[in-house]
Amino acid sequence: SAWFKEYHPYPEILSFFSNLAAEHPSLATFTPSIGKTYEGRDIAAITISAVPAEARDALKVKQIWWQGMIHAREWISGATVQFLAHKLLTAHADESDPDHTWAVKVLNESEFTIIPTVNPDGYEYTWSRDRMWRKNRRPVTGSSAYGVDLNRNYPDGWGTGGASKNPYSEAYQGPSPLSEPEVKVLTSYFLSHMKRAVLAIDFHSYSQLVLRPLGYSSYPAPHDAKLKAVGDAARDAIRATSGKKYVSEREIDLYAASGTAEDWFYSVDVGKKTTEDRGGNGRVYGFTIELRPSANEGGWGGDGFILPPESIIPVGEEIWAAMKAVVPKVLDDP
Ligand code: 0X9
Ligand code: ZN
Repeated sequence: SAWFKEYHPYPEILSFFSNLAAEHPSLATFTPSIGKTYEGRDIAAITISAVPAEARDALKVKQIWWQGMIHAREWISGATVQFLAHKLLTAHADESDPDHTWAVKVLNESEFTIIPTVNPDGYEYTWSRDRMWRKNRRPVTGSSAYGVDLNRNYPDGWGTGGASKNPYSEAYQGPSPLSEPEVKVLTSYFLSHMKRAVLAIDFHSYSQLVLRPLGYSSYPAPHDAKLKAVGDAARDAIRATSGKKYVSEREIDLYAASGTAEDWFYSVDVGKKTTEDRGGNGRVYGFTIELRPSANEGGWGGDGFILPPESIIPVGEEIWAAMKAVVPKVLDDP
């Protein structure tokens, strides 16, 4: 559709999801606000399943979480979650769609929650002022700097390296874990609504990577073999679909980072602070996926964040293929 030929400002993205849910009322619920950003914008969510909402607890329906746009300039991450949500619903609705049977099966046994834009204040700022803005837009107390890196502000392993204490840094971790309203909203919502989560993916750009925990420690994730199998399946599906090479690896092998969403997803289920603390009882498969372009194509000047809109559909299709490979793997895992 024409929608995927361009990137769109935040109010249009909200309308897109609201309309999408309205077109598929038996499958989708749009929640216009799960909470507010520092500047008062609503953070939205859409939930998709073919199981009636009131039956999902009793049937122990497994849950999957996709989020985009935690980093404001990574526009393709927003377009990709739009594409995935749209594809899931249209494939389910259209019997002639090649993925119809797959969508019916998956939506009969699971529930997807999609956060279109984790960081709407930053995203809005990339449209109005600075295309290369990354962080949120909260003024930092005691300095004239703005913004915390939301992907350094999650509480798991917070402040243990690969993040900055300097408010002017692009990787500023914030004054304390969960100091940022956006991270608070997202984690509270996840803890109250995602009790049966099995998979959570944070989409970013760029470098073409499928990254698995841990990111703040070289402590081996207790589920590394399973996490690797899932990550490798995503990589292979992408290669088979578009020919693009993504690398599947551990976060820490890229570089150390603490307070990331992905590590929190992996450790969240038993509510303890770190994977070590909870004796390795991980359950949520957390991933960071870095979309196109490749690091070579993107270069070091940051041009890689400006991915032409012609790439939205090809990236959407390769990531849809990755999700088709990954989702059954996590659903089948007891
Ligand atoms: O640094 C990040 O937050 C992510 N890269 S980005 O260029 N999109 O900002 C990657 C996080 C992956 N985690 C670790 N390397 N630990
Ligand atoms: Zn990012």
